[in-house]
Amino acid sequence: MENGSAAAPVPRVGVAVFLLKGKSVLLGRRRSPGAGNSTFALPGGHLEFGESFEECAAREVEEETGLEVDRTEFLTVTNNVFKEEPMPSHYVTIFMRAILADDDERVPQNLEPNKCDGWDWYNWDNLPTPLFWPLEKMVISGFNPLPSLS
Ligand code: 8DG
Ligand code: MG
Ligand code: MG
Repeated sequence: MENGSAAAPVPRVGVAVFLLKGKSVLLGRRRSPGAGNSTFALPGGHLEFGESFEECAAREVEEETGLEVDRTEFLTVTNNVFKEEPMPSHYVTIFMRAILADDDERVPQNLEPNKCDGWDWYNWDNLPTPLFWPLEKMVISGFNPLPSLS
């Protein structure tokens, strides 16, 4: 109803990327007026109209870190209700995995310093704290984004 009041909030789709380099994953400390301020999170963002999960993953990683991804694949999806945050929100978050496109020695750039303190590689067995809560939940449940040895 167009009555001048704010629209009812709706769930949105987030895409987050486990960018892997060996046994390490790229994380950055969030700067956010909304969910997860000051916690370590994956690169990622909002799925745009018409985008595939793979396209969104590649775009967000490029926008946020300057890195180019390859072998992007879907891992899992979780439902995340951020009720207690300063700006309550609800995300269905698609988790993808990818590796660096070419030169493995390329360094991530902090291209959105208003949203992130900086990117670094962390060994999956030695993750920083505090993790962004959706990620923390996955770690606690035993989720592992590394490819299984075959
Ligand atoms: P955009 O304007 O670039 O599209 O958005 P953004 O500013 O980059 O969005 P974001 O907050 O980084 O990501 C969108 C949502 O995805 C986030 O608010 C909640 C959800 N999300 C998770 N886990 C993670 C995660 O580990 N990293 C990121 N970046 N988002 C995540 O549930
Ligand atoms: Mg973004
Ligand atoms: Mg983001």
